Amino acid sequence: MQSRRVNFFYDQPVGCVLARTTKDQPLADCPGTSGACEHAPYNHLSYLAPIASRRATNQACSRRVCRRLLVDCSELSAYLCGALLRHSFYRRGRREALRATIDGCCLYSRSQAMHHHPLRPITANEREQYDRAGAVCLRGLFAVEWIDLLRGAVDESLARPGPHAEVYTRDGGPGRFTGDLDMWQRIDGFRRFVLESPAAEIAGRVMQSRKVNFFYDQLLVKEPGTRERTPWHQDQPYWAVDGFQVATVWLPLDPVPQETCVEFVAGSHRWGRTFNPYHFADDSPYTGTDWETMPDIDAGRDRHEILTWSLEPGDCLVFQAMIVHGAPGNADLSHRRRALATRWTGDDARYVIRSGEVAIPTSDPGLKHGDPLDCEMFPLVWRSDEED
Ligand SMILES: O=C(O)CCC(=O)C(=O)O
Repeated sequence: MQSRRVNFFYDQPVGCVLARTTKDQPLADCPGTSGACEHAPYNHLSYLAPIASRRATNQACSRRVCRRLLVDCSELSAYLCGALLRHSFYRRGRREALRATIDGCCLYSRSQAMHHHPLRPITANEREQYDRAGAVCLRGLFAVEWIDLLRGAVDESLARPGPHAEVYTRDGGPGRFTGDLDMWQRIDGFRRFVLESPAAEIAGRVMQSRKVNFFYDQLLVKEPGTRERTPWHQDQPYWAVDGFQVATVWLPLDPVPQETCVEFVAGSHRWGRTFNPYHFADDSPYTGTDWETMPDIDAGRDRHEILTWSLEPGDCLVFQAMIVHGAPGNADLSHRRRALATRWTGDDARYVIRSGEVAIPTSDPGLKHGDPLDCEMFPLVWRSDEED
């Protein structure tokens, strides 16, 4: 245009989408589609765009059925459908999630936007598994937008590591195991994830807490070929916090086969034992504490039930802070294993001033021994809206 300035005017989706409703959703439920769709066998909805009128699009997409579309065509069409719905959702300020299923395999629809709630409810079975075993794998709770945002944030954090970043790989070893802390305090993508993503709600619902405070975030990256294990440990002894409602949401940003996934000793969160932490970098024990030494879990593997899973981006693990866990290296030579661990506390959590070394928090939050964790450093992020 050869203009010296450019103003945004408006955008409009253009596309042709073939989609179908779920079988249990009668089209009659979707009056917004009248005129833009027609009935077909198996309750298929041939929803033919181009959508010439933006008003018609918005009406159609605001309907319950349209938000629950299962896309029944090519990825391209799904993308277009996503663009279409995203357009509508943004315009209406809605954050509802929509998940596209294509030819039986799940894709994360481009239409999720940055959803605040998990993509599906946490089930009673999942809560029960967490309570009994101390760890649970939750499938398909985050849309790809959150994963993409975090991948970008990880790049930023690896390019500019924070003051607590560490490299755990021994000199000259293959691969690279790095960790960083408190990225939310300096990198926007992490901050957004902490304050706006479904992670807090997931933690709250799994812990069955009425409120959730954010405690801190930790990045754990194992590049291809990394040999270093994450040693067996419990989390809570590293932290200045007490309580049963303390949990991690561990979110992989790459597909994680079972061979590289975190492993858990089922039920160990209820052993009533506290094991002394040690530094990951050189295995030296924390000083000034009076806790017992971690037993050799690998030597006694056959005496324990070890839990582990293979995960896809969008899945997460939630585990209680006293569960004994560790992780293998990343022997895979072509895939990274990037994971974000966010730590969350619930109703019964209290700040404690411990004797001896403590890793977290990394600076003084201004709380007294026994205080609830409500403060600027540990913001209250989620509250249950259920009645007592
Ligand atoms: O990601 C890993 O290797 C270990 C994770 C872990 O130990 C933790 O998040 O507490």
